[in-house]
Amino acid sequence: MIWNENKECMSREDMRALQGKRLHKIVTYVYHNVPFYRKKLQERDIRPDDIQSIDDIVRLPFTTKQDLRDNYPFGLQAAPQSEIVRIHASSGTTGNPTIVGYTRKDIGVWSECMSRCLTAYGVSRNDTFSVAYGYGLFTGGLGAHYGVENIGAAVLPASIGNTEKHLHLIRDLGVSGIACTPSYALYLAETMKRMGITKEQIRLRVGAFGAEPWTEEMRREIEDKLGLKAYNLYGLSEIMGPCVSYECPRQQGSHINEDHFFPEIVDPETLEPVDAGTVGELVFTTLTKEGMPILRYRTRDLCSILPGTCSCGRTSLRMGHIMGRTDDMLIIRGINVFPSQVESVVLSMKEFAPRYLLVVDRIGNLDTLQVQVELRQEYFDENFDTIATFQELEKRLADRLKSVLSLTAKVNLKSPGTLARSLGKDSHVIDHRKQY
Ligand code: DLL
Repeated sequence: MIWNENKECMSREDMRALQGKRLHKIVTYVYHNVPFYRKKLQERDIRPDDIQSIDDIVRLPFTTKQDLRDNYPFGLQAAPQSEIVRIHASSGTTGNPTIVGYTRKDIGVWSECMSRCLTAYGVSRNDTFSVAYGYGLFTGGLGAHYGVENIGAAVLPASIGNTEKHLHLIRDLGVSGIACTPSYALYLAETMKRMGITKEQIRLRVGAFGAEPWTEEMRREIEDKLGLKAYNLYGLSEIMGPCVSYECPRQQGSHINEDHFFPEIVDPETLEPVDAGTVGELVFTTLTKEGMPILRYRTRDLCSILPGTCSCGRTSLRMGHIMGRTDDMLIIRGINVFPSQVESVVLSMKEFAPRYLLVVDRIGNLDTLQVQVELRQEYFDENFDTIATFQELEKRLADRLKSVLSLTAKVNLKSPGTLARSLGKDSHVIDHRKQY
């Protein structure tokens, strides 16, 4: 099923024309309402009427997270405060949080885009759908919630925490869909096992997972443990929240809601557009947003735009899996390492649970990488008495990591259940070098 055929299946030509028209309008709007953008455009000697087609986007300035922080709290807001009906704030580890205000129309666009995602996952008004992203300043909970209501399904606003009660409800109410982070999905599966609830006793059919990077291996793990089909859901608060892109049943990339969020992929160093299919930094321009429109926002997410069209009938561009973030990338002894590379290796080996932590340090002048990884309960129980088996396993993992990362990592096996669990976004890295 397709929620909005008119937009999701529009011809490429019509879509580009629509994007061009909307870009002109949004540039005019920010020029007159956001001094930050007016100044930037004037510095480049650009008047709104110079921007007539979507190809003109390359003339516009980029916006960064730092710009948002520097203009905290409302410097980039274009709509008057009286038009703002919701404010979200994204947490950052350093500096001011990012504040994003939404008008009533923005909330409508958000629900519309989220409805497209849910419909692509096969969710309908006949479903009971649990939203287990955090409700509150984070966009996950409320963002998904409004979409579920909009398509007429029954929403269970579970939020995070209270996991055992949530699982009882999933079982007793016959909940058929769930939205949460992939790591929370695994935590649910673990808790389910502890409580003695089997996947046959629940009716979960569909999961909408995102807010953090995850791999194909992780998808299989979640599908197997919860007995559902796992779909990708991507978004970021600066642009809207969950709903920016979504997988269809073909699961070959995530369709972008391009009539609202225009994507570009650029080289993070030169900021020049990369060739089609090449991995680079994802950049979005909001084409219709009123509260806080944003031009060429550098997401720091690394991915590519997939070539070709999807056989599902949607014509919108598709982005590949997020491979990491430019600020996620560790440089260890000069070698670029993404946590997702380690995740793929760990999950390709049946001995390990999907729980790992990269600990980076500097000893003397040498960077060190330690990979802590949890053993699966069954494997641990079977081999409990044989230290040699664990040593052999440690070596096997270290060898595989070396061949993938071109870097020697020290492997540290952990007993089941010993690495910290996260209910929201999981962080897989501790970098002690930051203290030096
Ligand atoms: O995480 C919005 C969201 C909520 C998306 C629920 C999907 C589901 P932020 O907190 O602003 O917003 O974080 C945005 O999270 O730039 C990516 O690095 C990462 N991210 C979000 N979705 C995915 C995904 C929400 N499906 C940042 N795959 C983004 C990989 C994701 N990374």
